[in-house]
Amino acid sequence: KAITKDINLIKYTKLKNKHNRISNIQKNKDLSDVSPFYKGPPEDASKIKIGIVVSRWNESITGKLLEGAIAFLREEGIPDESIIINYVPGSFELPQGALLQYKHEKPSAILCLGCLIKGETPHFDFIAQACANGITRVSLKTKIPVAFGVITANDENQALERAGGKSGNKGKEAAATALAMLKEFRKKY
Ligand code: RBF
Repeated sequence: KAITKDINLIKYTKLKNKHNRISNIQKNKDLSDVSPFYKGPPEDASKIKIGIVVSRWNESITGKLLEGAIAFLREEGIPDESIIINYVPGSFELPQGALLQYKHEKPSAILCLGCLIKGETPHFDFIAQACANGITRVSLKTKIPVAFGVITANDENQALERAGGKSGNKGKEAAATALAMLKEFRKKY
């Protein structure tokens, strides 16, 4: 199983109910930190395959993005075996990682998760630009939803706030965005 292989990053107990769905307890779901445009998963959520490409730079933060994304996908009815995870060294490699994952796994949508922390050199800006442009290009080339779950922060505290802290979890947001796009456009592209 793709996920359990990488369980060192993810400390989750699997949801117990039959189809990994918690539609019956959705009342308790916290959607306050996802887009207000999120209107629930597509009807065929159990048939959707989600690819996740995670950058290993600042892994303590990207691990939290990954956890947030997976927890949300599980809540929304995506089976564990339909979540494919690939790792890339840094955020600069996210676009190519996404393109290769698309080629080999043919997911319905891809989440790109990374964390760029501003240093003393302009390096940050170059990587951030290349990463954002590259991810856009992958989405246009593949015509599947490719979500930008990349934190760009001035320091580690700011990054932590966006990885499950007081400013939400960008991994969860990326997952919600991908599902929203699939709900709107799946089977139409
Ligand atoms: N990758 C990240 O994902 N986040 C970073 O904050 C980050 N900072 C970097 C700073 C420097 C000075 C360098 C050389 C690379 C950095 N990278 C970072 C890695 C980058 O995304 C990429 O993996 C490498 O540039 C190799 O292509």
